[in-house]
Amino acid sequence: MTTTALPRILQIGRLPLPALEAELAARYNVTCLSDQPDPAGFLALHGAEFSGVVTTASIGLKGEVIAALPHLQVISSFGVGFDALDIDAAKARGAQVGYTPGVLNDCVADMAFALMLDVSRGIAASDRFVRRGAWTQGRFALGSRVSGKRLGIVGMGRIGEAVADRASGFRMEVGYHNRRRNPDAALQYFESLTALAGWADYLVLTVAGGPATRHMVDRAVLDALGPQGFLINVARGSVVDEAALISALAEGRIAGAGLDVFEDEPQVPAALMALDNVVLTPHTASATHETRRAMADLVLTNLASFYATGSVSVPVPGT
Ligand code: 8YV
Repeated sequence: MTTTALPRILQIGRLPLPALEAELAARYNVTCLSDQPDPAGFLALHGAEFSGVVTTASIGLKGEVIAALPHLQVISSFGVGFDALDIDAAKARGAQVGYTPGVLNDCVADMAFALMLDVSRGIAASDRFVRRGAWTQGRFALGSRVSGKRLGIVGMGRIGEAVADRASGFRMEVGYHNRRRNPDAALQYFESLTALAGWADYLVLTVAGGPATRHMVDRAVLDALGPQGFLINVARGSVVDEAALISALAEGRIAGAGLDVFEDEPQVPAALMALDNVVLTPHTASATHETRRAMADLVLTNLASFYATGSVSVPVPGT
């Protein structure tokens, strides 16, 4: 009788779903890099043993780690964003890269609306108001109506489309900005982001992170959004010039912001925490039982498919 050794998988850091870690450990010979007392020393000694990597959109995978894995053949990433993953280094190594798009569209779009409603109607702020006993002393400040307003979406991919779908129930007018006009989106297209911001009451960011979109929301865009406008970010912290956002919020040059992502996560600037016209969530737009389970299933499917056929089932485009 012959036994086949299980493929060696390097898990770069702790995964957001403990069940996924257990499922990976049952199918593969897994080592977690962040658990090693000396990760660089571990890689130098054992890097050549691994054919696979599991990581997440947040943890990513650095070129220097890929360089230490000479026999790397497959990367399976938990998440739709791959801005923290060195795709060029993966391609140069000839490794397949799988990811988990599609299954999180609904939850991320739900979160965009949750933030929009919260910051406009002061849900979290009024919860704090009730809990500190302030209701017995006076009334909570008026909010802004969401229904019927103008919604500007930045990045009309799958998540942007899911946000646009939800807008009809709120009778919102929808416009969008994208690198190119999306032929499937029968919505008003703005070639300029500043023009979209000037038109919109809510600017919702659903664009991919990375060098091409870094700080695309800058002081000029925020000033175009204006004192009645709200910024909602469920994309990446890097898309927004956070210092410019803080001054726009503090000086009342925009009305408020709902933020799920930040430039230096999990660090959130104290200046943002001090503002009451801001709602902050800890990068949890996809963090529901249902969606995280579906993402975990795709991580497993991509690996299983690679080890059975030589190809992941859902590759990052261009890999
Ligand atoms: C997750 C994400 O929070 O999919 C992405 O790109 O940013 C989020 O869904 C992330 O994958 C968990 O690390």
